[in-house]
Parts: sequence; structure tokens; C-alpha cells
Amino acid sequence: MKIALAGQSGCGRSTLYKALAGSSSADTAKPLTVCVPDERIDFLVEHWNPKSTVYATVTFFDVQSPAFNPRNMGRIKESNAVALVLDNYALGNLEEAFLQSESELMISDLGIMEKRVARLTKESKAKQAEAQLLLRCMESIEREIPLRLIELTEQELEILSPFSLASLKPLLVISNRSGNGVSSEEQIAKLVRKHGGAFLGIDSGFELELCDLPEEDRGEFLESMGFSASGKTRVLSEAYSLLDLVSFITMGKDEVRAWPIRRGSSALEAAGIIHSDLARGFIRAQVIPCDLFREIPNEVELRKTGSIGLQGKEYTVLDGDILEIKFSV
Ligand SMILES: Nc1nc2c(ncn2[C@@H]2O[C@H](COP(=O)(O)OP(=O)(O)O)[C@@H](O)[C@H]2O)c(=O)[nH]1
Ligand SMILES: [Mg+2]
Repeated sequence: MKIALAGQSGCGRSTLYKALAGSSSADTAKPLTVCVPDERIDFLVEHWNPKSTVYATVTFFDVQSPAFNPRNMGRIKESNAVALVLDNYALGNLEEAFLQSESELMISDLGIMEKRVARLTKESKAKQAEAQLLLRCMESIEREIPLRLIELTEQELEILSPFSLASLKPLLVISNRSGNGVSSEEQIAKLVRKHGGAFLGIDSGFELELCDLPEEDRGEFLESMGFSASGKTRVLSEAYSLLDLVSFITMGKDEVRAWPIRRGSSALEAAGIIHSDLARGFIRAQVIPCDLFREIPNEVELRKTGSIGLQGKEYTVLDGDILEIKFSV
């Protein structure tokens, strides 16, 4: 999963990037890949002592200023979600900065769609459905409604997908504050939710300073500032729910691994993510909820009590399911 950190110059994007990297010397010109903390994986690693451990990862880009010029928009386009950083430590004009950035995203989308529609009108009738859809989206933007707010069918989303429209991407707005921030976050949080986005307040400067402390001492400081968890943890868990992702797990002596998957996916889709052979030759999926395995960390015992299920292709994978795909090719 890729997330673009965007925002106006000086909003604190790079500071947030470094806080996420856990180092003030991190090179913000490079993509940053971080592991998603997962205590289920921690537990299974302790249990198996595997040769390799793979956590789910998220890659962040620090989109250089001006974030919304065509060159830098490329970073936003190749990301699965946009994290918009707003300066709430110096200026605090949050609504204005947010709406300004929203319209930059929408202007970029409009340009892409106008070009496409101009070409389509010259083409065959076969493309009329696409042209109609694009016109509907353009109309929405002309009314200053970002695309993430309009209702689209799976099929329509598929038609739009090659254009990688920025205002259609899931949006996380981060108010970058010092302590309580210059301006209250109540209004902006409401506005962001109205625009279909998620909202977080993070003190990036403070988070970056915390990186110098041993990990076990950080919690106390975060708590004293009124934060439930580190900015990194909160951004990652927000990103997971924004993109509607859950994790399933595979385990063994060789590897313990978390696999991100869209909520509601089937066992067959999960098999396909691991390897196309597993989907092709899918027979059954053995499913153990991780919480159950933590209680009774013994497959033989679990089988005796009949708690291990064998599921078919259609089974809906749940967060924390430990899967073993039975297959033959
Ligand atoms: N007090 C405070 N200062 C910050 C914070 N985040 C960034 N700054 C300062 O704001 C300036 C711009 O930050 P930077 O991360 O480079 O902004 P960018 O242009 O969005 O990448 C720097 O001088 C930072 O020290 C913060 O959370 N609190
Ligand atoms: Mg910067």
C-alpha cells in the first residue's frame, strides 16, 4: 500500500515523514517503507522462531512542494491514498488550506477527464458509456464535489481506475500541531468528514523528538500529551481502515507473515495473493482465528477439539485468520 504525503509548503510533511521513519536524518526524497505493527505476528514469531518474518508494509512518499503541480502529482497518482498535511502549529488556517488543497486535487482530475472526453467524442459509439461517466464526474467537480463523494458502481470504478483520479482516492487529513495547536480542530474535522475523509491530529515535531528516546519510554510521554498511541501507529491504523484492509496470516517454521487484503475478500482471493498456483489448484482453506491459536497454540490440540475449520472458495476471510491453503496443481 502506498500513501502520498501532500500539503502546502512548510506544512510539516517532511517532519512527519521523518517521524514515521523514526529518524531525523531520513532522506525524504526516497520512498519510505514501514512495517505495520501487529502483535499477533509478534506472538507467532515468538512461538515459531521462524527463519523469516514479514509484517504488512506501507510505503510513504513525501510529495515535494508544490505538491499539486503536474510533476509532483505523479506521486499522488501512483498512491492508493492521499494524506494531506495541514499546518496547525504556526498558521492554523485549517479550513482554507484544506479547501485549497481539495480544489488542487479536483483541478488536476478535471484536466485529465477533459482531455479524455475530447478524444472520446471523436471515437466510436462504443465509448459512449465512458464519456457519459466522465461527464458526470466533471459535473460533480464543477460543483466542487470531490469524486470520493459520488456514488459509483464497481463497474464505473473500474472504468475510472486507469485515470488514477486524485479526488477519488481515500483521503486522510492530518493536522500537524504543536501541543494543542493554534486553532481548534473541531470544525476542520467536521469539514473533512463531510468530504469523505478521515482526520487525525499529530504533533510531528514532538513525535520526531520522541524517536531519540528508547521505545519503552515513549508511551508515557505520548499519554501525557493526550495521545493514545504514536503518530505512526495512528496513521497506519487509519490507513488500514480508510482502505478497508484487514490482514490474514500464514505461519510455520520457515515464515510468519501478515498479508493485507481488502475486507470481504474470499479464501480464493487470499490464495491468489499468496501465489497464483494456490488459487488455480485451490481445494480447501484451513482457518484458525489467531486469537484462538493464542489461547491454544497447538494445532493437534485444536484439531482434537474440532476448532479448526476447513473452508471453501467462497469463505470470507476475517482479520487475523491464520490460513493454510490446501491445493493441487
Ligand atoms: N513546532 C513545530 N514545528 C514544526 C512541526 N512540523 C514542522 N515544523 C517546522 O516547520 C518547518 C517546515 O517543516 P517541514 O517538515 O520541512 O515542512 P514541509 O515543507 O511541509 O516539508 C520546519 O522548520 C520544522 O521545524 C511541528 O509539529 N511542530
Ligand atoms: Mg519538505
